[in-house]
Amino acid sequence: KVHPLSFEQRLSLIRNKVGRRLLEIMLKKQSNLAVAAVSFVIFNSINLILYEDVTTSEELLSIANEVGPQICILKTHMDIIQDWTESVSEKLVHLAKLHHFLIFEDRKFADIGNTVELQLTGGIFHIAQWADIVNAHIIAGPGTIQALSRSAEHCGILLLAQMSSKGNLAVQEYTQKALEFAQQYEDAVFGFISLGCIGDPNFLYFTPGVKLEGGGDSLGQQYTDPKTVIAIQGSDVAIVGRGIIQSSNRREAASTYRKACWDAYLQRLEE
Ligand code: S5P
Repeated sequence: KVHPLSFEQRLSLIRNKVGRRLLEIMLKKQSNLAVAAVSFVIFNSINLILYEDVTTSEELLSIANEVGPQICILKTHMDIIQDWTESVSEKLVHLAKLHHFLIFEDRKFADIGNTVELQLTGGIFHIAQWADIVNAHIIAGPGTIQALSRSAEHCGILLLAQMSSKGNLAVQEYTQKALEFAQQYEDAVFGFISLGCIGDPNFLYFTPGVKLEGGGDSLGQQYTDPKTVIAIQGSDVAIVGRGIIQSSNRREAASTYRKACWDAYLQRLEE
């Protein structure tokens, strides 16, 4: 199912303008690396938190600054930040402009359209004001996508077609359904969270669960290395969280991952 087209060739196939802007950034920075600003929590034997990371806005912003030059996307989880204010999103947008990356809020919208519209625009987060990219599950039907595209016209949408975690239900017919939904809303949807290419070069494929060493975590995450994900499975952008976040030198780790991911893309073109 892996197609032979280059990112330059895909530029004319992507209907959504955020998708095209992303491709331009990727080509300019030679980066198909997205960093996930994820938290990890370590509990002790009586379930008290011993250690946690990336749950303050200061930490989130410093990660954005450290890895910014290497990435095409910073993927956020705004609802794990304990001291979120509007100024955090303003500072994030500033860093995104400075380092030329897009902001992807990984909210995974999954409700009926009316609720999703409120979650996207309201609350204390006002996601639609600062996110370039948002994502959605297809479980509730196309109303979710309609709500997102209607109330955030400048946001590009990714659908979850497959997941990286053990035992997840996004397989076979479900994955095909995600592809059909995307084809129906091609002006708004420009890609998928998936394990690789699921067949249509008019969309971009974003794969989480990426780590150079492979392996997994204690809660079902399953890691694949960048080369397998991009060169063999045909994904376009690798999403790396703890592989970079937990490194003692995030700048260096981001640079190593950027190169590994871009080399894997070049290798795919040669085959
Ligand atoms: O199937 C999925 C979809 C997503 S968006 N599996 C995932 O792991 N993710 C997200 O990717 C997850 O929420 C986290 O932000 C990131 C993976 O982080 P890591 O630390 O495991 O690399």
